[in-house]
Amino acid sequence: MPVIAVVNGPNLDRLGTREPGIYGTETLADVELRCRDAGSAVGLDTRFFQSNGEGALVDHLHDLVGAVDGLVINAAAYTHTSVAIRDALQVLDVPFVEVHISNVHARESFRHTSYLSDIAAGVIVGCGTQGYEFAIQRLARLVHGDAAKDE
Ligand code: CA2
Repeated sequence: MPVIAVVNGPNLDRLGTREPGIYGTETLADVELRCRDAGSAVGLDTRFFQSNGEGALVDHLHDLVGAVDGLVINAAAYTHTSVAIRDALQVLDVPFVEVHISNVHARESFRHTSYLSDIAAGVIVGCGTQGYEFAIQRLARLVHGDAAKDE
């Protein structure tokens, strides 16, 4: 079965503990469980990683080279700053979908810039934690070679 990774960046380990109006009430463990179910429903095995460190995220993306067929990433604040994560995604060289729980375009202007979007296979913002499920469904199409159905 093809394998995908779901990678989350800084502070997302605190999901469900505060700011429910922006990020919802689910914990990261809840989201991961839902991703696992969404993955098995579309024939994907799912791995998870979260870190608050930019270097740890880069190292993990390197570890995934040759081990995964696709990726869902919410790089959180590093989305708006990190050339290093962008470069690591290019090294990894598998289709990835960028997810943001909140609608970053309706928030501060510094959140409107992404270092990842132009090299992403897709971008999902403002759909809450359901965005991860949408991303997995899209990756399934890409990984199974069925994306042409949507074009
Ligand atoms: O909307 C998203 O998913 C973000 O990637 C979340 C990041 C933010 O920096 C991005 O601009 C948009 C922040 C994650 C913070 O997570 C928290 C979780 C619980 C409580 C407070 C923050």
